[in-house]
Order: sequence, then C-alpha cells, then structure tokens
Amino acid sequence: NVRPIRRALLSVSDKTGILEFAQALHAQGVELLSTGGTAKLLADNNIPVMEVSDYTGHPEIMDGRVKTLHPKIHGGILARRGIDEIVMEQNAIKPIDLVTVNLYPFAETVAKPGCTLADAVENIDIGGPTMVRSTAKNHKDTTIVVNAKDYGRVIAEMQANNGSTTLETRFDLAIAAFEHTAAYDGMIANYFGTMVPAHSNDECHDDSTFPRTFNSQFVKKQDLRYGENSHQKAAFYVDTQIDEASVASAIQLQGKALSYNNIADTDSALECVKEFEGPACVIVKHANPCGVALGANLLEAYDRAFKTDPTSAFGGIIAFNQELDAQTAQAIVDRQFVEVIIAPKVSQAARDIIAAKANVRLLECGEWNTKTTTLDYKRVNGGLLIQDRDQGMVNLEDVKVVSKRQPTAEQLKDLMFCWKVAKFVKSNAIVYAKDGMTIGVGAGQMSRVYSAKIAGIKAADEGLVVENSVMASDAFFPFRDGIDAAAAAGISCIIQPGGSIRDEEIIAAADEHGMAMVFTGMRHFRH
Ligand code: 93A
Repeated sequence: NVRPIRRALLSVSDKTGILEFAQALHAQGVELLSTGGTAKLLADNNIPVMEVSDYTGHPEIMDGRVKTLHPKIHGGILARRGIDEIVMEQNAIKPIDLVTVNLYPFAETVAKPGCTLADAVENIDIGGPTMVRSTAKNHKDTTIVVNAKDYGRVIAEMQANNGSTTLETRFDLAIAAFEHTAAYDGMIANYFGTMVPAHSNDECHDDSTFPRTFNSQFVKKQDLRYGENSHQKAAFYVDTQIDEASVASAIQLQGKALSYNNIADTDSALECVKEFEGPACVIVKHANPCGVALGANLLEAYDRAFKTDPTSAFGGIIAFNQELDAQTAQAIVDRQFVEVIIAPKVSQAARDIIAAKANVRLLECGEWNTKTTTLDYKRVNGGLLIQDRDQGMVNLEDVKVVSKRQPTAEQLKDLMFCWKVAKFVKSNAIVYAKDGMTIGVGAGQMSRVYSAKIAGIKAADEGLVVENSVMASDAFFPFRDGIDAAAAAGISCIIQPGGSIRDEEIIAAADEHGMAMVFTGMRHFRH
C-alpha cells in the first residue's frame, strides 16, 4: 500500500537546485503547487505549476505574511491517508504528498549591518515552518524536504519505487525537518534575547552580546565583566536540566561581582569537596586544588588544607562541605586574602565575621544529595566534544594490591583520600598525602615524572615531611622514573590505575623500594 507521490508543494527562499528538482518531479507526473516567487521561477522555465492562491481560492495577503496558512494546504498535508478521505472530499481538499520548503533567511538578515528589529521581524517565517512541521508530523504518508542536498536522493528513490519514497527515508527527512525548525526558532530566540525594545519607536538596541537563553537549555544568570581575560566578553548560564547544588545554583551573600575565573575555580573547589564525607576543605588556585584536607571539624580541615601550600592559597577559592561556622570564618579572615568562599550553608555568625571583608565573595550553594548524570562539553575550534560527566569512583573493595608489601589500614585510608583529590587535579596529576591532608600537588605537567617531582618540591618548600606519605597518580606510570622520584621523596605507598605495558617493571620498582602499590583499574584524566 505504498502510495506514489502525486502532488507536491514547493516554497523556497533559497532557490538553489529547485528547478532541476521541480523538473524531475514533473517528469514523474507529480502535480506542482507553489508560492508566488517560487511559482514564477518555475513558470518562467516552462515547468507546469499552480499557484497556491489559485488552488486555495484565497490570495496571498499582507505582503505574503499569509500565503500557505490555509486548511486546503494543511488539510492536504495532515490528512491521515485511509481515514480522512471523506472530510477531504467535503472540503475540496486534495492530498499533498511532498513538501519542499526552506525558510526566510533570518540569520542572513540579522547579520547585515544596520538591520533593524522591523527587518528582522519581517524575516521570521511562519507559514514555512508550519508546513515543515505538518509534513514531518505526518511522515507516515508525506515526504518533507528542507535541504537542497536531499533533492537528488528523493528523486532517485521515487524512480526506483514507482514514484514513492520509503518510510525509512521519510522518517530520516522528518528528523532533518524538526532539526531545521528547532535551529530556526533558536536563532530567533537568541536574537530577541539580546535585545531590549525602546518603547518610543520601532527600534530596539543591542543590550548584550549574550542572549537570555542559550540553546534553550541554558538560562543567563549574569553578564560578567569579562571572560578569562579582559578583552574577552563573557556571561554565566545556568543549566535548567540540572537540579544539584552547584556554583550555578549558589546564592552570593556578599562581596564583589564574581568573575569568569572565580566561577570556574569555585566549581573546581566545590566539586572536589563534594567527594568527602566528614568535615573537609578544598583550596583551589587556577583550577587546581593547592590544598585539600579532612579534619575533626571545619576549622581543622581548613587549617590543614592551608598548610599544604600557603603561598598558592593566597588569593584562592575555598570550598567546604558543611555549614561554615564562626571559628573557621574568623581563621580565614585573620590569615589570608581569599577571592571566594563557598559552603552548603553559612551560619549567621560566620556571615557577620566575613562582612568585615566587604570584597570577599561569600556563596551558599545548599546541600547536595545525589549527583546528576549530565554531559560535559568542551569546545574545540569548529566543533564540540561531548562526554558523560566523570562520575566514576572506586572504593577500597575495588582496588587491587599489586606489590609484595601490603598497605596498612591507615595507608589505605590515605590512598582513597589521595585518589579522590587526584581526580580533581589537571593531568598529569600527582598528589602526595598523609593523614587526610595533601602534602604536595603536582598538576598539569606534560610528563608524569615532573608532576611527581613538583609535588615533592612543594612539600619540601613548605617543610612538610613526606616520609610515610602516599601518592596518587591520575593515570598509569609509563616508566619507572615516577616511582623512583616518589621513593626518593619518601613516599611509601602508591595508588594508580595500572594498565601500562610496563606494569611489571613499575611493580618491580615499587617492590625494590619496599613500597606498597594498589591498582584502581580506573583512570581520571582531567584536561
Ligand atoms: O510570511 S510567511 O510566514 N507566511 C506564509 O504563509 C508562508 N508560506 C510560505 N512565509 C511563508 N512561506 C515562505 O515563503 C516559505 O517558507 C519560503 O521561505 C518563502 C517562499 O516564498 P516565494 O515562493 O514567494 O519566494
């Protein structure tokens, strides 16, 4: 019961390839209907065509604003074949089996210098998308073509199928159709979203480079003074599909306006501190933790996190996983210059203390429960990389001891702490830790051995004893040099994914130094 295409409606702004397509449809015995400009082009080229207005008996009105918005058009497209025949007959509606539409050139119009709001508004296509959606909705029986590149494919399929298209093709073209109208409305929303109307006249002025919503999923929270650098414009958007306490959901209680880098660093700090149970503190500088610690209470956690690297902590971002109390707030204020403090809650007493430092940005993000499964996006020039958020985390039961020496219970606890921190350090990541406190962090180096060396240097410079500390590496060691560097620094126990072709050599190195080593089987690259 595959019906051949007998009637087609062609209405295109971009007329590329339409003559050849119309000619081929005509050659297959398809009756053609068309709107003003398209109809004229076909007629001028001796292709038989009927104007939509002649077919509907209704003229195009209002300078073309209403030309195809007619029951004889939409009834002809939307009619359920085998169900609606009587209604069609009663209303003199003939079936329209194929629709080819491309829309008023909104993007090109608004890109032109000096384009007014009125120009833009006139270029919002209404009838076109309506036909596109009608036809795509009824894809079971109708064929929608919105891209000139599909003309050849449709003709070839009709020639091979006695004048019909396959359901597979019609469904594929329907997806393309909805993509087309979604992108089109997205463009309009983005354009309108950057405008404020001036009520005195028809003009409106460009208020901001960044629209109110982005891809309909992200809603602008605030414009930022600038981006990563002062010559870059920037804005901050909230993901409406995520309902998890985050830097985006946080309320700013006081302080200067957040900068682009503040927000990025606060996110790093908060997401890292979320990994821990019991009082914990993370201090971040330039997207990397420079101090992470657990404590009997927040004050102790902060104190120890600060001790890892007081030099880097200066001007840092501090995140807590519990309500910020007065003592901890006082310790921060007394001790250091801080850009941002974030906690799930901030006590009134802590607020009063931090109020003394009017510039400090104080954020309350609320309690987090479960983590949302979301996507991570990374922009590359000309494209977008999309992946799952890194939600992976191994437990003690999942790790495998590979060395001769067994880690002690204390070391195992430190290994897990250290591993959690390493997940939030830029690769190559090496973290030294002891007693639930980072001792040294080596971040973002191009070779793993240098990250290991830097972690050791940092610890030594701050006078922290590495002896009996543990080390975490976000990915496997390609060579034994990283193990040797760690041993030289005084590391006694290592956690790493394993999986190198030289694992045997690496394990032998650990055994040689009398170190314990465990494999997680899971890697945490972070770039
Ligand atoms: O102004 S519209 O929104 N009103 C309509 O009823 C309508 N029907 C088709 N624009 C409408 N169109 C659009 O006209 C099509 O999407 C196509 O882009 C254009 C083709 O016009 P012409 O054939 O006169 O060049």
